[in-house]
Amino acid sequence: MSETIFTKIINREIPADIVYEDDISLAFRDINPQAPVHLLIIPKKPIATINDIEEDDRELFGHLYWVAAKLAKEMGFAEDGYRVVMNCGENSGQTVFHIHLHLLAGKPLGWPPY
Ligand code: DGP
Repeated sequence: MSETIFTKIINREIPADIVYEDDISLAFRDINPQAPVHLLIIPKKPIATINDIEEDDRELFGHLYWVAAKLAKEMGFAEDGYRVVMNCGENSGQTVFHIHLHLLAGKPLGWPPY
């Protein structure tokens, strides 16, 4: 798959406000936040969309949700609640084709997301 802006963030070729990193994932603040706290949690492995997840990636995706919950708890959002969402493809509004969880928190969030 071709390189995206998120590979450049992983490689520190462009700046980002990184809040968490481990061997297989990275979390940083969204450049265009849609809530008081809006984080993106990505695998370091470049995978374009949910459709491209392979059998060997199953553990990786559990890990991304574990990071989301860890950060939400550490930032104090566990009790009030928050949203974790992943867009897939054109109709969802996906713009960066390196898979990412959005973690949105800090205010009541509307649903459904028309
Ligand atoms: P999506 O629409 O699900 O593909 O979300 C992509 C998100 O990525 C969008 O909310 C804006 C964010 N984004 C795009 N480019 C950059 C960037 O260079 N830095 C950061 N921090 N976020 C970015």
